[in-house]
Parts: sequence; C-alpha cells; structure tokens
Amino acid sequence: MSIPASILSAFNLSDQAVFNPIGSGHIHQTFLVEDKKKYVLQRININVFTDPEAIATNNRIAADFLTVHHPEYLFLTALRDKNGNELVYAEDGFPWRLYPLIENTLTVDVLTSSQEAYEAAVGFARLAKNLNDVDCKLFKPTLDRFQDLGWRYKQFEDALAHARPEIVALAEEQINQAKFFHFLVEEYNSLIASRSLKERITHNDTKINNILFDKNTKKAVCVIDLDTLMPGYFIYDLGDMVRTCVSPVSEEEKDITKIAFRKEMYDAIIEGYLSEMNNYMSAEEKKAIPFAGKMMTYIMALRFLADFLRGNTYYHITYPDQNLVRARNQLTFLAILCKHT
Ligand code: GN1
Ligand code: MG
Repeated sequence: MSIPASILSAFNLSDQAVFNPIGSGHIHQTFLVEDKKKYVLQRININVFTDPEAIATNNRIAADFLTVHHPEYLFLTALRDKNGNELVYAEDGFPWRLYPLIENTLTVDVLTSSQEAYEAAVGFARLAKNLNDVDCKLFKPTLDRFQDLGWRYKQFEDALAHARPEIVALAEEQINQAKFFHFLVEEYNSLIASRSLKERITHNDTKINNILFDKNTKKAVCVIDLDTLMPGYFIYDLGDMVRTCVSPVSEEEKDITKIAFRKEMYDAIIEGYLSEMNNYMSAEEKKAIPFAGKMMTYIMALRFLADFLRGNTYYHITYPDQNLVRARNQLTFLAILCKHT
C-alpha cells in the first residue's frame, strides 16, 4: 500500500521519507517512517472502527487528565498535522495518524523471562492506576460490547448458524470445544450482574506486543495501541496479559503440543499487576483474578472461530485457515488454564 500524497503533505513528511510496514496488529496498516526524525504512521481501519473520532477523543481526554494528575507518566499521543488535527482523512475516507517513534524500545511476541512478565504487568497496571480517578462517563465505547462474553458467544452461534457446511465440517472439533466452555459465559454474566467489579478505564488490548520495553533495561516504557481505551473491568486487561504471556508460544502457533502453562509467568503477571493496583481494587474484585485469563482466552477463541466460520472478514490473515489455527491454539490454552487456575 502506498501512502497518499495528501497525508504526507499534511504531516510535513519529505519526499525523502522511507516507509516500511511494522508491527503485528491484525486491524490497521502501520508503517515506520524514517525522515529527518522517525515516526510511526498508521491508517485506521474504519471497517472495524466506524467512529475513529471517538478513539481520538478518548485518547485526548486521557492525555489531558494524565498531564494534570500524573505529569511524569509517558502516555503516547498522536502528533498534530499542519492544521492542528490528530486524525487526517485521505480522499478514500480512511483516517491516518502519526506518532513519534520512541527510540531504544522494542516489542516482544513471546516473553522469555518472568521479569519481563512482571514489567509488562506493571506497565499496563500503571495506566489503569493513573486513570483510576478519571470520569468514565467522559469516554465513549469505540467498539460496542467489545469484551461482552455473552454477546461474543451469541455472535459465534450466529456465525455457526450461517456458515457453509464444508466450513463447519473443518471446524467441528473446535466448535464442540467452544460449546463445552459455555459455563464461562454463565460465570461472566453472574460476575458482571453482581456489580463487584468497578467500572474503570481499561486498555482492552493488553496483549504482550502492545507494550514497549526499554532495549537495555527491559523495563516497560509505555503502552501502545490505545484504540480501545474505554470503560471496562480490570479482568479484561489482566486477562489478556495472562492469555498472551503465560504460554511459551503465541496465539499463532500451529503446533499445539508446544502450548503450556508457565507458572512463573502467571505468578509474575499477577504480582506485577497488584504491585500497582492492589490498593485500588476491592477484595471482591481480587476474587475475580483467577477468572480473568480464562475469560479473555475464551473470548478470543470465540472471536477467531466466529471469524473463520464467517469467511475471515475481520482479522487479517496470511493463509486460509489461520483463524481456525488461532482458535485451536486458544482453546488448547484455555483447557490448560482451567486446570491450573
Ligand atoms: C486485535 O489491534 P490488534 O491486532 O493488536 C483485536 C484484539 C485481539 C487481538 C488478537 C480491535 O488486536 O481484541 O485481542 O487482535 N483488536 C480489535 O491478536 O479487535
Ligand atoms: Mg488493537
């Protein structure tokens, strides 16, 4: 994909600028820009995020709050174009945004030490802690019912009801497994109905490659991918960390015999998260800690499987049954997680 000239000009990028795709996100198009300075340029996928202005507004509210209350905290904000806009629309209607590149940092897809797991959890928990007192009502959901497990289950059932028989046949084993774990939907519904979880501003996409680590110290420097920064519950953030940090292989791994429970990683995530959030969580909330990873692993299994059944309309894929592979991976990890937590 080439970058529209109007976008280059809006952000004052020169003719000499070099663009290369980066990142492993499934939704947007992301480029590293090397010009006089280095940047990250991103085209927002408006087929997924139909209200990109809501993302920009939520991020601005958080940034303004953090500047006043936690000025020392590094919160990544988009740069403004020459007209003062954070989102710049190309002729085709897609909005683009530009971020400064944070030098000397890296992302990882699979953690190799429990120290890294601890640091990642501290990084995501610090965002939740620093936003603990912000007014949730100021934020708009950028994706409706994004983490609503009951709704995601219904979407899976709907995808199944409309799928072609040959697609259903390919996914039979995963469909049966997905149905088997339905008890987690009941557990989720009663947890939410009990009102024991505080509504907070959560990141909602805390997979391990959404945090930047310092190349040298391996400390968490800042969180990225703030598209789903919106009202939620702590289980979403803690759960997605468990989902993506505890297994020695990522959600893309085809060989399910490599999927395992790394206790040292699990413990480090909980410890890291509580090192920041302990005083901000009620005893009732803490009781929900073991549910977090199961809930988020299940929701991703359902989402990948539903997308496969629908013909892969949501997640970017590079080979035909990639979403089925991802679903199988997540269901395998879920079964393992249920034994250990
Ligand atoms: C998507 O933006 P990206 O690719 O990191 C998805 C998350 C999933 C993740 C799984 C908006 O995240 O919810 O956990 O894929 N984001 C959206 O890899 O659907
Ligand atoms: Mg994302």
